[in-house]
Amino acid sequence: MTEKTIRVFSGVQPTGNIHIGNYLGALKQFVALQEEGKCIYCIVDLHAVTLPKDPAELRENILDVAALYLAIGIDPKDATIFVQSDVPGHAELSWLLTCCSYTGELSRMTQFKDKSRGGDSAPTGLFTYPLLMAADILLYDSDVVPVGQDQKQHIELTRDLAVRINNRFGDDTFVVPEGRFLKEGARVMALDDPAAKMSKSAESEMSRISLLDDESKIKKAIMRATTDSDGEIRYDAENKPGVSNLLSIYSAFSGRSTALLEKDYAGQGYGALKKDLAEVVVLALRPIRRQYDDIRGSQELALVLKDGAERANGIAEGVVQRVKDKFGLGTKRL
Ligand code: AQP
Repeated sequence: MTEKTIRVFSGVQPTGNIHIGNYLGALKQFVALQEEGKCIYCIVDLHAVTLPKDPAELRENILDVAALYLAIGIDPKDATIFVQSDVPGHAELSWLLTCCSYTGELSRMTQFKDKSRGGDSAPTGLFTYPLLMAADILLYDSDVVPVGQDQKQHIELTRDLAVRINNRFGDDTFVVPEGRFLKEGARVMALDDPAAKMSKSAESEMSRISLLDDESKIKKAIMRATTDSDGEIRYDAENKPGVSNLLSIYSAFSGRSTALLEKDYAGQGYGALKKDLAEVVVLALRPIRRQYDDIRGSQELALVLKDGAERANGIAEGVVQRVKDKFGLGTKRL
């Protein structure tokens, strides 16, 4: 076996309703990248409290994500799986990055602009969220970060910060990471509104397919998905966003290109496409759901997270000390 030299890092917020957008944009890559690199997968609970959360629900959501990580095929013997707040280095490094960032660059983050809706009373955590994300990545000397398209700007900021700090203190301060985005699935749109991205927090259950949805809900959401009135099955994201979204989801789950799917369905109606897509999604999610049901209540989960936190802390403490030394902080070197 060839030695894995790249380090892969990514995370998911434990905010419930993990959906096929999260899966196709990020989680599917998490599994595949185990072949390529040493993987560190985090449940980013500190990000989840950017907006108020019910504590009991948050705890359950953390375990849900951990169980999903295992259910989709992440191997805890190989990959490190842990909860962000179990590793103090994330918050510590985040502060150092805060001190090297500018309010202007944070104000330009589209996710902040969308979520704050331009108001003065947006939570400060929403504003500084990208710095915590940058800390998550830089804390593990990560080379590759598999994420959905919506995180592209945050990855760019992370790279800018790493380069800026390296210019000041030397290239051995941070590894400059790269985002990894899939061709199909990097931006899955809401089923009921293909102008918006599929999201955990959208009010309508019909906007998304959650990985743990039952089969009748999956079918219902797909059969009701917004399309258009011209009746032609053709990929054209600009003019036919609803049909293109369905083709893109179909392609990501089946491995058939959207061009081949167009040929397969030439002359057929949207009903046929939706019916087959529902079947493809149900079949793809069924084993994940079964695995999840076996794992979620097991003792194994807590052990995986404990072991993961120890392994993650082992790396993070070294990196934080290295960066603190560069800044001239603390007394360890006296
Ligand atoms: N619609 C999407 N298509 C493709 N990838 C997506 N991701 C999120 N939505 C889509 C990717 O999933 C990973 C984990 O996301 P997160 O837990 O950090 O949360 P998020 O991006 O804030 O996800 P949501 O679902 O959109 O939540 P809310 O509604 O709270 O804003 C990331 O890699 C992300 O790119």
